[in-house]
Amino acid sequence: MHALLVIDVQNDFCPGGALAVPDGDAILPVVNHLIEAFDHVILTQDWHPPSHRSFASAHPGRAPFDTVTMPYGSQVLWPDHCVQGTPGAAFHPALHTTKAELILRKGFRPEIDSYSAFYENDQRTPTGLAGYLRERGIDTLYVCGLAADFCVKWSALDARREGFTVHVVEDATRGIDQDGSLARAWAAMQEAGVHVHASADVMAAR
Ligand code: VGL
Ligand code: ZN
Repeated sequence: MHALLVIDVQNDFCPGGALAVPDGDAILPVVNHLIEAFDHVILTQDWHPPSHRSFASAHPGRAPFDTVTMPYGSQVLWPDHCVQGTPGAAFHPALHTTKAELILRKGFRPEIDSYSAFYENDQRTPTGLAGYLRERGIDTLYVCGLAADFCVKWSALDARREGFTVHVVEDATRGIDQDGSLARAWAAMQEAGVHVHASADVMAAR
């Protein structure tokens, strides 16, 4: 059984937001079209408490996009974004959320970031999504959303690690592209056996 996994289509990742992905809102018509075409839709929401450790503002002397070492490894520091309950954390108003069967929130532990929908950035703390999908008999994921080189990438890689068949819809995602991170993300996904398609091909096959 197939499901569409829509990663973090939230105001803060769209133009005008705190951590805007260039052209991030351009994916909305494509994502909405995909949502219509899938029987099962899961949305994720980046959902940080104020002063989250992934925020540069929680590290005196550091600036957004610096990299620091956290107990669980290397971590990029971000502008404050997707703070729980704020307008920036809300889904983009154009996103068709009604059909979602699950809205999974992540990044809510104050001390640890969670790019992936499956594991937090320690690569060990599960969100529960793998179990949810298995219990429901879902074995194949189509992944889209924001950002291609962070939360989409890590969700796709972890889904592979958990044994799912994974497709990423190329024109339904956009990247932050920090120091070449976008090219590295596509290479890492390819390497892990993630299939990459244009939405037109995905739609034609459904
Ligand atoms: C994301 C950076 C920080 C993402 C979330 O959704 O890709 N990126 N938090
Ligand atoms: Zn975040």
